[in-house]
Amino acid sequence: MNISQQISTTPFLDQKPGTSGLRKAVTVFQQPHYLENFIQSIFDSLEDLQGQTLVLGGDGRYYNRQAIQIILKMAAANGVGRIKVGQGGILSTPATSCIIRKYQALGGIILSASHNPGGPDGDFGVKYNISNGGPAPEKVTEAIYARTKVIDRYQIIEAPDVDLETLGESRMGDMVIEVIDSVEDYEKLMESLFDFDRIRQLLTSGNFRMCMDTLHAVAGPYAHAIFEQRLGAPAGTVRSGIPLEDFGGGHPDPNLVYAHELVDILYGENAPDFGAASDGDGDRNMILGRKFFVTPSDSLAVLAANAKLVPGYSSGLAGVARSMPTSEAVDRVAAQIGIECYETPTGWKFFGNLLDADKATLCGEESFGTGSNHVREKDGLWAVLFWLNILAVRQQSVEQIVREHWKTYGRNYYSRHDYEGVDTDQANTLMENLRSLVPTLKGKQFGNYQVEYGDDFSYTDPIDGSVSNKQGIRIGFTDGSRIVVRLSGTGTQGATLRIYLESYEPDPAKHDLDTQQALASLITLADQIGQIRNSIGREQPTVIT
Ligand code: VG1
Ligand code: CO
Repeated sequence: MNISQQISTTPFLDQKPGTSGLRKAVTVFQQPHYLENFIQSIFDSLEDLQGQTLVLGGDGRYYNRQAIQIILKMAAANGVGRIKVGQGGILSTPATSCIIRKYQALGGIILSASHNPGGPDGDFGVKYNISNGGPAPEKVTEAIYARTKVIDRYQIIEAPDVDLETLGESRMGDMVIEVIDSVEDYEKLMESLFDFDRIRQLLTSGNFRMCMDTLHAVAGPYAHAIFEQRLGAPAGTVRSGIPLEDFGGGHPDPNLVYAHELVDILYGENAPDFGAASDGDGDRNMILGRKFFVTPSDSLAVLAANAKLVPGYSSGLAGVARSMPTSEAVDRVAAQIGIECYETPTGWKFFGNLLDADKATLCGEESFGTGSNHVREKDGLWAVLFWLNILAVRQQSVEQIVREHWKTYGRNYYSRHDYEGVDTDQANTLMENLRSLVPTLKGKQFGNYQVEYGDDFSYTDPIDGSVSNKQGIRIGFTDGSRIVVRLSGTGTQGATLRIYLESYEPDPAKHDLDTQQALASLITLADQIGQIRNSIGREQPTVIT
C-alpha cells in the first residue's frame, strides 16, 4: 500500500512563470518544497484532474530525473489516472505536444529551461501545456502563480522510485505509469507531413550532405532515429546527439554564437550542403546552407512561400502568424498569396488560439522558432524536415532558394542585439523612459529616417478577446524599418535587454550587404533614441544574432 501524505509548506514568492514556464537556477529548484509547491499549484489550478491522463518528460538536463520521480509521486497522490512518461525521462517539447494531442491528455508537464545552460550550476524549468498541446495561456499561468502565493500544503505518495528505462505500464497507488518510447509518436507525425521517400532519395543520393547538431540536448535521439535510421543519412550526420545533463558545458541555443562548431563546419573547407541545429528542448532550429545563414525570419517566409511543395501543406495555408519582433518578411509572402498575417506578442502561447481556430497554419519567431498546426509548439526538427522537403523538390541550394526569395519579395535585413546580465533596475528604468518617449516621436526626422509610429505593443487576441499589454517598445519608420526593444522573460540572472533591428531593401542589387553594415545607421539610431549603452553601462551587446 502506498501512503499518501499531506505536507505543510509555505509559499515562495518568486514562482511567476515567464515567457515559457518557470525558470530558475537548479539550486533554487533544489530548495525543500520549491518544486513541490509549483507542481501542486499547477494541480490545484486544474479542474477535473481526477482520473485524467497527463504527459511528462523533459530535456534531460540536470535534475530532470529527480524532478520526474517527485512529480510522479505527487500526481499519484493528487488522483491523476494515468501518466505517460518519456523513456529515461526524455521528451522534446514538440513531442510532448504531439502526445498530448494524440492521446487526448488533459495536459503535460515539460521539464526544461530550453536554451538556458544546464548542470548543477545551470538552470532548470517547468512548463505546463494544456489539452490542445500548447503552452498554458496567460489566464492559466496567472492562476498557477496566484496559487503559489497562498499554498500551504502539497500531496505526495510514499513509494519507491519508478524505473524509467523499461517501456511499459506499472502502477503507483491508483495511477498507471506508462513509460513510452520518446520518439515513436513524433516520428509518425513527421512521416504524415513530409515526403519521406523524396527526402530519403536526397539524403542517399551521394551528392547532398547534411550536418545536424543537436548540441547534446533532447533532439539527439529524435534526429538519430529520423535522419540516420529512417531517412538513410550516413552515421555521423547527427553531431552531439547524446543528451547530456549539462549539454556538454555548452549553451543549447541554436544560433551563430552558441552553435559555433556547426557554423565552423558549414563555413569551412568541403562544407556540407545543409546544416541545422536545435535547442535544449528541441523546439527551435537554426538553418544553414553552405557558407550561408538563413535568418529565422527569412526561414519562416521561405517555408510559407514554398508550403505547397510539401504534402502536409499542399492544400495551402489558412494564414500565417509571427511574433511582433519577427521581421516582416513573412507579411510580404502572405500579402502575395492573399492570406492573413497575424502579429502576436513574443512567446508561443499566443499562437495557440490562432492555430486552434484555423486562422494560421504556419507560425514563427525571430528567435529561431518555427512551427505549424501539426502541434501547438514550435518544432525544431519539423522545420529541418520542411527545409529538406523543399530542397528535395526544388533541387537547388539553400542559398539559391533564399536569394530567389529576396528577388521576389525584397530582403528584410534583420538582427537582434542582446545585452545579458544587465542590472534589473537600470533595465526597467530604460524601458520606462522609452515607454513615455516613443509616443512623442511620431513625425520626427532622424537623418534619413522619419518616425511613422511609436508605442508599447498591446495585443488583443482575436479569438478570446484577452488583452496583453506592455509587450515591447516599437518604433516604426516610414521606409518600413523598425526598432523594437523588450526585456527577456526567460533569463534567470539580472535582466536581458533585446534590441531588434529591421530594414527593408527591395532592390536586388543591394541584397549582398553584410547585415550589420546594412543596419548600421539604424543601430546607431536605436542607441541614440534609447540611450541604451549609456543607461546600462555597456559598450556592446553580449550576443548578436
Ligand atoms: C525567448 C524568445 C521567444 C521564445 C522564448 C521561449 O523569450 O525571445 O521568442 O518563445 O524564448 O523559447 P524571451 O522572453 O527571453 O525573449 V524556448 O525554446 O527557450 O522555450
Ligand atoms: Co526551446
